[in-house]
Amino acid sequence: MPPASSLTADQLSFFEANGYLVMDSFSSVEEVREMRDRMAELVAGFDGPNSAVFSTKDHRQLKDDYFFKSAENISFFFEEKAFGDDGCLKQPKELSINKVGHALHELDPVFKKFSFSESVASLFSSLGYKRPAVIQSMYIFKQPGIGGEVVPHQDNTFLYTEPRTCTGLWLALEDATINNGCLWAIPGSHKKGLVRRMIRDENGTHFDRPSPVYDQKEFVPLEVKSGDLVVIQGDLIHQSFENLSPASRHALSLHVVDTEGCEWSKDNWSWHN
Ligand SMILES: O=C(O)CCC(=O)C(=O)O
Repeated sequence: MPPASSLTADQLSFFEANGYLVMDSFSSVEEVREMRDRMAELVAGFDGPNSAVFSTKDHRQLKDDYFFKSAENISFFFEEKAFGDDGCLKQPKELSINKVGHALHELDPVFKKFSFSESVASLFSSLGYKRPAVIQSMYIFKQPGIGGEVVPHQDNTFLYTEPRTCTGLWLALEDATINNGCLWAIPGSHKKGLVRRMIRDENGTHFDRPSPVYDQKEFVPLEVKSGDLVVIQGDLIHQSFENLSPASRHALSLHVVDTEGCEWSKDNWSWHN
């Protein structure tokens, strides 16, 4: 019998045609609870609002450094609307953080267990990956009332390999709906190639081209239940809107590339061998 998370022929053909796939109940209630509890502990232990990075407004270099170093540690990033004009948080820190990343999968035992689980491994084996590696992990909060939008993008823009191999796994840790900022995607958009790349250089990061303007009518909402997994092909155009609702929308996002037969670009924002 194939392992629980290997894909059926129907799932594979849906993924190939649409560039995404929703897998119901990928994680158990207990697994979701464990990750949410662990993140609550990490946030409780974080004293960021008092640190130099967050109290220094528009200090580009400090912010870039914090971002680049986050590839190898567990860093905390605030929602843009978390701070008032006085520079102080408008709500408690646990309702102010946009995301935590980007090495949860390496450094935290609870997130590592999920990232290196049999179900994730067999999913990638079904997708034909030879030597899949999780390249980054993010816990995304989409906070009530202030959860920021994520503009339309392709994951290969940020995590480029030659040939392109990035696949996103987006695990809902709460129900995600149109009201609290679920993912939206343009079905089939992954077939139209990569639109642009984000390049890191000595001045920071920049895009090599402007973003196209997308027709919002082409996007479909991916409303999912807690524990469901959305698999995202690296060239799929996807986005999420602001969360103006009173309900948060926690999710864990992993990005995976194949390390066999593919080369990690030195222009990417994070450096991996
Ligand atoms: O969680 C979101 O709103 C967006 C996440 C996303 O686009 C990603 O993980 O690639």
